[in-house]
Amino acid sequence: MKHARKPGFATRAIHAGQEPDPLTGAVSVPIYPTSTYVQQGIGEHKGYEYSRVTNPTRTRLEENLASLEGGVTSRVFGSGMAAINAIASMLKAGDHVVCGNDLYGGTPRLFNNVWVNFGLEFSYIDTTDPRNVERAIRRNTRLVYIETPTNPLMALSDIAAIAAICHKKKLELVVDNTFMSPYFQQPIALGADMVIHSTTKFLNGHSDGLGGVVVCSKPEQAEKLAFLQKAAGAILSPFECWLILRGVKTLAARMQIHDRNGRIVADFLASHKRVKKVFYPGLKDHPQHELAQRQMSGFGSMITFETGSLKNANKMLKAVRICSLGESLGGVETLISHPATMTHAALGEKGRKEIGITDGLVRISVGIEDVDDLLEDLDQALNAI
Ligand code: P1T
Repeated sequence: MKHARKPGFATRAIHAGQEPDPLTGAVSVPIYPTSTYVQQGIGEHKGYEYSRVTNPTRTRLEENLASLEGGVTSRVFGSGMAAINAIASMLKAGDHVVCGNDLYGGTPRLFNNVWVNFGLEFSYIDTTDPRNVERAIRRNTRLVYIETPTNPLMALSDIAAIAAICHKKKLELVVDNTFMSPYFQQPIALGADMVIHSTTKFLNGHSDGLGGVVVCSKPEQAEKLAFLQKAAGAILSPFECWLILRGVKTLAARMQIHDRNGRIVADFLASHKRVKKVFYPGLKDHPQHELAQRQMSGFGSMITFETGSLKNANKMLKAVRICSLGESLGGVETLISHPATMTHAALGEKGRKEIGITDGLVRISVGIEDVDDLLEDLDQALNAI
């Protein structure tokens, strides 16, 4: 982009890495469905040798996402879990990771059932108080890994305060920014060392493809991750890369509507007689509402609420008509889910109880439909309880 000053977020979402195709002028980044590239002679090529290593569509997406998160570059993977797996692969046996205790259920499943077998150690703590992070750091700690807001309890951690602790102890901070997207929260600007996303969610935004990204603040991280892409191969296909490039073009516009609808739905739920409690950082009674205002530029559209019991949750979830019952989030359509039996089933009953995920908890990813239709649907579904 030829600009004297750094272009704004919405402009970068549409243009960063998405320059018109040099061959044809096509405004949409071409999909390069190729496994290999013809070379002119031994070691003579146009920068591309084999698509596990690099692919032009993927390069464009990696540039785009790095620009949105304020990183130096990024590396994309076949799913959010593959991106998190790549982070763990950067460590070695004997290393210790301090993790938030409320994470997407797949993350502790990966750490506890795969990586502990290779000698990595993990502690799970309440990172809403940064002092707990300081206390949990050991001699062999290499990384602090948090989600903020958390999935599904919507708890916030202070990124800048935790980053300061990490840097004092020469550790890296990794933030899963999936729930906010870079539109509402940019952890690298707050001091985080790497940011991960399940691009499956708000970045893609249309519930039509999986993907994951690690955004790096230092070239050495990107080099290590590029090596992992080449060595382990969990890369994202050119078509999937293109879907995200296409989705990201409307990220700013979508997030504004998600946020507007999210606030309205949260207020509605908070005043509904069948709802016992609402977890949403935009509500004044959220324990980290003040931090949310400081650290994020919006509250987003992820809301969790308590219906009282498994039976109540099931009655409600069976009754929805516009909201779709299913795992995942961040799509244009409103998705509603039951953490205890879906995203957090792998934690087991004891694990869920420890952090407060009850059987009556319902999570909603508010979409960009007409909000009155959503309120009407939620009202009739809640009244089925
Ligand atoms: O599904 P995948 O693209 O592999 O991403 C994993 C992942 C990582 N981080 C967060 C915060 C997530 O929420 C997820 C996936 N989450 C769901 C499928 C869900 O319904 O919560």
